[in-house]
Amino acid sequence: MGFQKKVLIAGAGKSGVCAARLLQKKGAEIVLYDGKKDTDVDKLLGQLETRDNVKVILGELNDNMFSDIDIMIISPGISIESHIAEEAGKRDIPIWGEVELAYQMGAGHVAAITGTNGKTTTTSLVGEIFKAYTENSYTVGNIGIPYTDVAAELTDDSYVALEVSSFQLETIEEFHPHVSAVLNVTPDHLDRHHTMENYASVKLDVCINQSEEDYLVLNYDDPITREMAEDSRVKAKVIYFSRTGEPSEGVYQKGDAIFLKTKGEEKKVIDISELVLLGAHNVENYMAGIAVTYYMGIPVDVIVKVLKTFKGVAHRIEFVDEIAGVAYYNDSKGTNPDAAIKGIQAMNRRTVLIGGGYDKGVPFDDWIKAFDGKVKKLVLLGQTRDIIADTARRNGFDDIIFVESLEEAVNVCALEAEPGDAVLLSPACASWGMFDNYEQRGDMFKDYVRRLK
Ligand code: UMA
Repeated sequence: MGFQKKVLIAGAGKSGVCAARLLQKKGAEIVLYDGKKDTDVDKLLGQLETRDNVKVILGELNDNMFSDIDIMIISPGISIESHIAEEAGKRDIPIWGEVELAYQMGAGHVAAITGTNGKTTTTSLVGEIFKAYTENSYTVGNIGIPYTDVAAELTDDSYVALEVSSFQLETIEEFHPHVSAVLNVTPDHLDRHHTMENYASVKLDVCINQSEEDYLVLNYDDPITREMAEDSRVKAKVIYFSRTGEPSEGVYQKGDAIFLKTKGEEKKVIDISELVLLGAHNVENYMAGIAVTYYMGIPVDVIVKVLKTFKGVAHRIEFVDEIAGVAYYNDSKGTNPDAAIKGIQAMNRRTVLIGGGYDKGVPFDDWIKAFDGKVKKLVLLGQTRDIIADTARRNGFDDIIFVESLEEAVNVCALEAEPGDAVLLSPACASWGMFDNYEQRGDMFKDYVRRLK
């Protein structure tokens, strides 16, 4: 499909650049705008398909610019209430995002996963299952690879595992996944969506173009997603997953195993002990992944094979190795207390915990309270170590060791941990100041652990 239009792309990050490349392949004329004045234009142009028929605008955008624009593609980081979106709206210029653009230019069988937490892990699991089924599969979207980056390669036989954020759902028109999933809805991004009602509502828009032949996977245990089934926008068949209930059709935990029930017939899928990722929230991610892929038509034996080996996403409660009977986990993505609470909750054994880092001025009490008798030593480093130590003592926890570096932390943990214990890096703090980002912190942790061998 050609696209001989003049397109304004707002935002020149990953999403904007990939949209520009896709549109250039289709013959569009591009105006690429970014609010960041000091963007390196030469580097930016170097990322495009061609330097022809493209104009870069940085900083302020003159409103006259809109006069001959046919369509605007907005990056998820730019609000649909921003000046640029309002100006486009005034002139009835359609506003699409990455998801709508890639969907219209792409092809294939699409599974779309949204929700507040767990969407990257679930999308990654769904993507792995697709990959085990066919080489013609893609894992894209909010997960970090723009959907537009692969849209031109997609064929009718492609399988697409798509992570969709609420921002990306604000600009869909015809986007129509065969299976969609809303995993859960808890407060997030309220600066953009203003109320929980708006936020939950935009998440459910993932199903807005689905019909009776499609499926909407919802979490039965989350009151907000459970009630979504009653919404008038829902035409798709609702499939629940649940840890506490037994839906008439869907995926659920019963005892220590996960079951699938379709057309009244119950089938055991897998024992939870066979799964690598720990924690109740991961059982939910597994169940959602099973439901999504089963209703996408993937055979159960293919699903089960991947379930047994899926190791999750790097830096999220990621199993690193077992050394001298001690299991090491990297949860460098635990960059705030809430995320780190999930990390410690996922441990099913006594744990030596590494915490501390950059100070974002957040309280640590809830994190310490979540230790729940599981943490035998807390090894602290970084700017926050004193604040965390004070908070821990105030909450009755005093088994604390101060270290100067991550390497020292790993060595101390190896001495403190006994066979059967876990060592967990889940710092509850950002990495800045000591590391470039959480990925670097996690990679270094894994290196130090491997050196223990
Ligand atoms: N910009 C402006 N004006 C603004 C805001 C931003 O010009 O008002 C410019 C910035 O200068 C920058 C560009 O827009 O150059 C950034 O665009 P972006 O923030 O949309 O980020 P991208 O790099 O394009 O990445 C986006 C998603 N980012 C956001 O939603 C904030 C990535 O999700 C996603 O992986 C990628 O597209 C591909 O789809 C990240 C994210 O944080 C992981 N998502 C949020 C989340 O998971 O909670 C929603």
